[in-house]
Amino acid sequence: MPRSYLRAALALGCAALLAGGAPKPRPHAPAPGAPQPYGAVPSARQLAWHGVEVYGIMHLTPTTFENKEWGFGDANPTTFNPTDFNADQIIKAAKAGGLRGIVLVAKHHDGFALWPTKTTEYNISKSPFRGGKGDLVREIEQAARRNGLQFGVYCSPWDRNSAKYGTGEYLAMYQAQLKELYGQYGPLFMSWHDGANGGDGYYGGAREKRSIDNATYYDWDHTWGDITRKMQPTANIFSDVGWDVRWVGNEEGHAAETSWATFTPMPAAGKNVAVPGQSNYPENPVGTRNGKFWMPAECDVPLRKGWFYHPAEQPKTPAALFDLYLKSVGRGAALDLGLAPDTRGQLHPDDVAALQAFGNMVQHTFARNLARKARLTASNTRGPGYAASTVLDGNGQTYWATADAVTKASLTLELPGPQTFDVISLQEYIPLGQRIEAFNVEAWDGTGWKKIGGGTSIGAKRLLALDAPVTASKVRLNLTQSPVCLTLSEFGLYKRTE
Ligand code: FUL
Ligand code: CA
Repeated sequence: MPRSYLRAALALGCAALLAGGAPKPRPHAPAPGAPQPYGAVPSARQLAWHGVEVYGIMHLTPTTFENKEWGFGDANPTTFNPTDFNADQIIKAAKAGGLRGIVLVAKHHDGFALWPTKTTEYNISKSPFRGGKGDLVREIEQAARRNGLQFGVYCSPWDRNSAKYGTGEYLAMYQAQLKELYGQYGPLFMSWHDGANGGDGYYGGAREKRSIDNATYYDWDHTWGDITRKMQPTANIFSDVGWDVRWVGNEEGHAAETSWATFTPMPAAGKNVAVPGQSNYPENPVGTRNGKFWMPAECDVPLRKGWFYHPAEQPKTPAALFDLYLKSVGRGAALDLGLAPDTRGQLHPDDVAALQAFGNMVQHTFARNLARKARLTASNTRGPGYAASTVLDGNGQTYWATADAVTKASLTLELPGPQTFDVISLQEYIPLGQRIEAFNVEAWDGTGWKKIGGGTSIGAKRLLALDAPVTASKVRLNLTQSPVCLTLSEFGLYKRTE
């Protein structure tokens, strides 16, 4: 955010604006005759992020070799010694799991840099990896791109190794690290920032507790507003309070059943400003209806119990992962699955198998839209270009819309014959904002309409998992509440398949 903008925000006493970052550019000018956008709308960068849906976050540092979750920052660099590191093995397993991107933890809280940085001696060149000539960030980046996955980085602001942590010199070092990562590894889809900041650590041998004020110490206004935005305009900034993507408020992988993509970050009690690591999170899982910013949720959850590999832990089952998919992607958010390579530097065969089976479930379930050949009748249509049939064309860019004054509508689908389904999928045309506030779905049981599901938010995608499969040849969608006219880009009926 430019300084002048920051001053204006402060002058207005607008804490949330400060936390939320720059106003989001409108992705496209509305097409002639299109509905007016409603409320906060996604930027082009956020629209691209919505398309990723499922990605991974990978932790492999000296902490893996110590069998810990948070390294203290005192591990000898020689501790980092994967016996058989294989970036392709990890990325191919991720791809089989349906992951479309990978965020690499390039530096975790222990401070060890996985690339040969000029900013600190505590880096991979001092380890035995590739004879001190290795660059793990490069290897993962290239494997990701080779296999068609997007690439992002996580560089922990908290650094338990650096003697400088807590001083201005450390901030300069941290910003220089970001600049190296932003400048050397091609376009990033995410720049990920955790909120764990300050506490005890090694700090160059001081072995003490250091506290910083998150509200000011990292100068996010400059760090993100100038450095990240300028060097990596495609990178979605993730933190517990945004700017582009918000934390969902838990590390269990699910959003609330009603989940809005708009959000107004909430300052912590007694504070004026919502800043990373120092905020109030009750609304993170739900979002804020009519919130100031388009700031959808990311649901991060490790594939195993911990973020780092521990031999005693097991990966989640494919069914559990599919359930999380329904509760994250299916609630307009994204699923960010933690991948923890073992001390070989590869994913354990159990993790590979779990990812493959999960990927198959998603792929097989959504391979065939059982509503695709339905005959459609809409209670209202805006006019040419906004026909109801656009909800079945498999194209997120085309959408059914109602006339400006029409804020309730129904869509009846006559299927070519009885179909059995247990997942219903709905998508709004989000470039025009999140509009729909209530909907339900009914099935014709031969004598009357019977409600089979419903909810209060749709957004980028809403998946309704039915308790039991329903067989019907007529289905009706009722959009029952919205402040403005309606848009729907896709509708689908699916049968869960392994
Ligand atoms: C958190 C960190 O404290 C964890 O160690 C892990 O890296 C997770 C993804 O983010 O904020
Ligand atoms: Ca469509």
